[in-house]
Amino acid sequence: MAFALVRDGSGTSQVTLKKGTTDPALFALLGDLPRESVVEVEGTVQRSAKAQRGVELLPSRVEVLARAEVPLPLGVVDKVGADLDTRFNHRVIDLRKPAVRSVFELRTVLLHGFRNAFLARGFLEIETPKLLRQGVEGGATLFGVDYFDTRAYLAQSPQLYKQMLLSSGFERVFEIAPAFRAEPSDTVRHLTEFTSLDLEIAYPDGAEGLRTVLEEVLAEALRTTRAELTARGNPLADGVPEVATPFPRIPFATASEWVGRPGGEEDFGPDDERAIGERVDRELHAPFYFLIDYPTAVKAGTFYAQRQDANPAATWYCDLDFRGLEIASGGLREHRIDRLRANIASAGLDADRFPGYLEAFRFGMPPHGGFGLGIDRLVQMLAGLSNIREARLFPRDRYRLDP
Ligand code: AMO
Repeated sequence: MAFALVRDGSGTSQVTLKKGTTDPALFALLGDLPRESVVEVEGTVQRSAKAQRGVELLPSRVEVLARAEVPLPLGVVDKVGADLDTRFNHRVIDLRKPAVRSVFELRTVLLHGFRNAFLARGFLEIETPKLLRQGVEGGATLFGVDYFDTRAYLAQSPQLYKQMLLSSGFERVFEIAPAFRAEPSDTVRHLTEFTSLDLEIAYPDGAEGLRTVLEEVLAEALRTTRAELTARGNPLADGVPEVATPFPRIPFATASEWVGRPGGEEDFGPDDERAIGERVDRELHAPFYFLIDYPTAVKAGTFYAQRQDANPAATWYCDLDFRGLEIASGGLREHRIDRLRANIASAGLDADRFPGYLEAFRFGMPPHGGFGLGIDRLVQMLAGLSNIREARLFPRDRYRLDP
């Protein structure tokens, strides 16, 4: 007796060869076939208490569709783990592992969940240019590209375009698209190419109304993701939390006290974020929470962030964190052109560099606000991955451009 395990998208099945019953040529063919080869098997299915799926296939014909080379650069079914670099160097093989594949089923279902939640709320899906003349999120992380006889940059975010479309009367827009940042630091939470989920709405009911839109969309996407993954038998379903809204709101000043910097006007680093996440978990039992009212000093470069009229030292900007990791940031935008120009100048930038953006404000721009959310970080956390790179099919970082 001999067994061949055959795998497809639906799982692994057992092919059973029996001496005296099975054609001896099939013993020879399968016995000699390298692992991971692609085969077509025809035969009789019968119940089997011992086989993984309760059935086994007794083969009458086997055709080899593609023979795999030996040795495999990476094991697919072996229990021994490979280091991340080896896995990414041979990612097509790594992705054959059911546990790795399940991450991308989660990702698929999650993105559909977001899209459905946006459509149900009257949003239009937009696709904005990724080749730009100017960057906005800080010059240090811009990738330049040769663009005929001039220079262009890869978009770090759809920021300016999502805002501009509100002046076109679109009122509620979202985008799920690549964003590029020349992040030199090699961390488990940064990529050079990531997927940004952006939303922007006109006439939000203040900063609070805006935050409500994000938390409701997120909560609904998580609810449908959990249900769909459960229905599909994906083991990652249990890691998708059931979240209650509203999420806690923690003022920046309070969180600064928590991390031992009362009155501080310094952004939180990864250790601070983790400490804040642990405290929220302990005291408020919430996986998601907003850090609100960021000081103007922290957001000085973010010229589009609206300063609070009653307290110009604070903005209407916030972060959304998930168990100690920042996954989104955003807030109310400055829609009044004079103040916007002043913010651009105090960020040390020249307003003339953004003529198309400013035009949107010159001819009637509604009050508005929005968020940018990192899909890869969210998937990393939901799937319990230690490194953000595992949330992408073919990750890109400072040192990786292949495969
Ligand atoms: P920000 O720069 O905070 O805001 O980015 C928003 C979210 O995008 C994710 N993110 C990244 N993920 C992986 N690798 C990176 N290098 C990386 N950089 C950012 C994070 C982050 O919270 N335009 C504003 C958003 C807005 O105001 O609407 C922006 O881009 O999850």
